[in-house]
Order: sequence, then structure tokens, then C-alpha cells
Amino acid sequence: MHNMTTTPAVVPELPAVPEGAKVYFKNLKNNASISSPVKVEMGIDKMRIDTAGPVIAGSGHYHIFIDAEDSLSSGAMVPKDSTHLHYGKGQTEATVPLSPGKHKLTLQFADGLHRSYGSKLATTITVNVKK
Ligand SMILES: [Cu+2]
Repeated sequence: MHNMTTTPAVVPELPAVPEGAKVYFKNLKNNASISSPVKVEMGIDKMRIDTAGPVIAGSGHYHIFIDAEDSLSSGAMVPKDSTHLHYGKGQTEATVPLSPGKHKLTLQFADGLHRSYGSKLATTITVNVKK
């Protein structure tokens, strides 16, 4: 009998986060005073950097959130908008323009389908952008 319900495409599960994996800002400290545009060097332990697209265990790409969440829950899709920047070409550095004043920057790692690896692979700092 023909099944009239839509068969969902097979979407791979979000890969597990390896023990000890973490992300960090390499060149920015919490409460740092900086100038805009801000050069951001992104770092990760125990995971590889890959381009967006394939879902490969132990890999993914970086996102920077500006004045947004401290992390997105595991499996949540990272939005594509002006406060959620994607580095899906596998970039490990970014230049981010910020207005003067205090800003919250979150580094969030996600898989090839932009699904957050959750708070285990996120870190948040506050920076003070000089006038
Ligand atoms: Cu992404």
C-alpha cells in the first residue's frame, strides 16, 4: 500500500561532544578594552574545523553571537542574522565591527548543519569597545 505520509529525509543525528572538548577566544580576555573592528581568533580543543555541509563526528564550524544568547541548546539551529555570524567556510579568525560600548560576545560551535553543540562548546565574554 502506498504510504501517503511524507517520508522525512534522513538527517544524521547531532554528533556527540568528545570528553574535554572546549572552545575559547584565543586573543580576547573577558572585560578587555578593544577597538573596532575587532579581530577575533577562535580556538577549540578536541574537535576539528570543517566547512558547513557534511555532518562529521568530531567536527563543525564556529559562530559568533553578538549581544545574544550565552549558548544555544544542543541541537538547536543557529539563526542566520546580524547577531549570529557563521564561519561555515572553516574560518578560524574573523573581523567583527562593533559599536562603542559594552558588548557580549559568544563563541558557539555547531555541526555541518549549523546545529549547536550546546553550552559545552560555547563560551561568552564581555568586551568594552573604545570610542
Ligand atoms: Cu553555521
